[in-house]
Amino acid sequence: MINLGSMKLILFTIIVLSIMVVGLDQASAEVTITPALGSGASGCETTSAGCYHPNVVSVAVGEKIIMQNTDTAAHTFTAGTPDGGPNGEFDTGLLMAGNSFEWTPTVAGKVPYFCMVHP
Ligand SMILES: [Cu+2]
Repeated sequence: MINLGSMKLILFTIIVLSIMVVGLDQASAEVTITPALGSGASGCETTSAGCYHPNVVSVAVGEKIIMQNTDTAAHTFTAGTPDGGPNGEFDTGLLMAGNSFEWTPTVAGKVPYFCMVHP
């Protein structure tokens, strides 16, 4: 039986590859993550797409990740898990509709994240 906490741990993860990207493509490499529309209400956690799109992102160390709130409700993108709380890796704070936050990982690893308002 998978509880909701571990489900989110699986679904919402940023994977930072150990490959250091240097060269011509480095400057333009970036990925944007958005919350599912309407994810202020429950339901997205039961869909295959999940509550953040895309729900798993792989980037290289040094590549920029843009967390953009395209939903109408305020959300956070907070590294950590609903059960364990924030881990300090990154935290957008309360991101109002239309706002965005940038984070560039400096070390390789897997970073689960969640919304503090709608865990
Ligand atoms: Cu939220």
